[in-house]
Amino acid sequence: MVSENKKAATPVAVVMGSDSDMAVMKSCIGQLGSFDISPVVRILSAHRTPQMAAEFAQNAAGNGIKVIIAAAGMAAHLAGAIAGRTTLPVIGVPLAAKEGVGGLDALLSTVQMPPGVPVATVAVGKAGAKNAAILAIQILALSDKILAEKLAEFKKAQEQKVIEKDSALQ
Ligand code: RP5
Repeated sequence: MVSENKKAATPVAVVMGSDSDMAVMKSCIGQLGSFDISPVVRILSAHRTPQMAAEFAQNAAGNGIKVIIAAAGMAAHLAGAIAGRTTLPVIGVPLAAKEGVGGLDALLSTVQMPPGVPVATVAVGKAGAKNAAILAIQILALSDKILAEKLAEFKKAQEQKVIEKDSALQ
């Protein structure tokens, strides 16, 4: 992980509404790490630190960030609040908070953006957290040949695992 202030370092930022989100978001950070991407990681809240979240969003592109992954639970406005303040692609990860209603609250808060301000919303929880990383990598791979090759290898390995499981049943 690197500090946001060290420019040029990394093209991905992973932000989350609370440290209680880290248990799930570790799988996102780990997935990025497996592609040699060490993201900027921040805890920023649309509700508890609205000013800091706004400043982060406004400065992200200037700090070299190309994709923002934003995760939150309950009334999950973080991804949308960021998307309203940047032209960078924002991937939203809805989380099932302890005090929430199983993640449906966060899913609807994240996905139901008004026209003109998209948040690319993935599944609730760990699967979504991992997919957010892969989607970010797919976006970056459009203009990064090495990343595109790593992505092709990743998909191939994934395919191979399923083929082996199927073969074991025959
Ligand atoms: C959201 O509220 C956070 O993203 C978290 O998922 C949820 C609960 O936060 P804590 O009370 O655990 O800090 O803003």
